[in-house]
Amino acid sequence: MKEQKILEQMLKGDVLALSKLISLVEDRSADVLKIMAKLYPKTGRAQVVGVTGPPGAGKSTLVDRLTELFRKEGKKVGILAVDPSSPFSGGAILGDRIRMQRHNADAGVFIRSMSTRGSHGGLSRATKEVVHLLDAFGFDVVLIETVGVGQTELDVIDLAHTVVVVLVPESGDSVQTMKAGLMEIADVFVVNKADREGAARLAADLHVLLGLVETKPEWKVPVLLTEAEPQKGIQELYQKILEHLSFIKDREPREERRRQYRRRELVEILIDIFRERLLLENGNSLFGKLIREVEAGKRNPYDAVIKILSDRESLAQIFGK
Ligand SMILES: Nc1nc2c(ncn2[C@@H]2O[C@H](COP(=O)(O)OP(=O)(O)O)[C@@H](O)[C@H]2O)c(=O)[nH]1
Ligand SMILES: [Mg+2]
Repeated sequence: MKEQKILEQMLKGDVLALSKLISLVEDRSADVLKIMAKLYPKTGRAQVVGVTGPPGAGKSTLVDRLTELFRKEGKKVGILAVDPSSPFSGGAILGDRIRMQRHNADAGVFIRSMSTRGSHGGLSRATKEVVHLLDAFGFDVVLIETVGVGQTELDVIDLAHTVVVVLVPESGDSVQTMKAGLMEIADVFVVNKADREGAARLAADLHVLLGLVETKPEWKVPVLLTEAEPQKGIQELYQKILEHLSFIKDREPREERRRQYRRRELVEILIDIFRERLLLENGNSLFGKLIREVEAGKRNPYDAVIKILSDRESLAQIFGK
């Protein structure tokens, strides 16, 4: 089996093999299930840090700085930039590439960008699988950069041990932030571009909101001011991330959270697989016929669902392949 060979090479540290596997995952290849099933036991070692926030907030610049600090401690870093804003992602990703070029010569750093272009949703699933790949490959730290605007990005961040939400003075009032659900997911808030007007006020607003919401009773969510460009406050941010990562680790016996996460992951994989199968079904099965009837407007979708659910054979056709 070809995939088996790529898998073995990847586990031996072959970066080209890693890239090939990532492409298979991105293309939602039918082999993904088998590949992931083999790799899963090798995962769970990497520390996963999510960096999210509006476009232009300075996420890539911060990720670049943090990478440098992790590298100084000899940690291998895998970076995944998820950019769902399709029309502009080409440019943004190119910009990120150029900015991070200095890490390119460093074998301890791997950078990969993913965008939604060409994919039928499933970006969140694919992204998580790529994180698993990077983890299994042996990166000590995986940094995920996402644009914090939609549900996909929030889903992706589900996987991170530590979530850094980056805001800038011009990113609008913080009440909006709360609406976007960022308040709940942030373990660390960063007000970047602190050189700009309004940074201190935004930080103060966030403090107030955090006091009101208090989403994480055991962890006091810090609000840090940074200037990623002239490099101010980066060391403090790095320390806070390390602090939170070890805080999470100390809470390891929180078995309940992990159980829930594992269950969610299972459900998500199943739903994703079924969705793909359902959308692509084109055969001559009873199920395929029903789909075409619905497509043609000859049968309503509720009626079709009732028929499918009450018919063992068509269920087997969907679930049993
Ligand atoms: N003035 C100022 N500009 C910054 C700072 N951090 C990043 N930038 C600039 O903001 C722009 C967007 O940064 P980038 O990291 O690509 O943002 P991203 O879209 O969130 O990844 C770039 O031109 C950076 O050089 C900062 O602290 N102050
Ligand atoms: Mg970026």
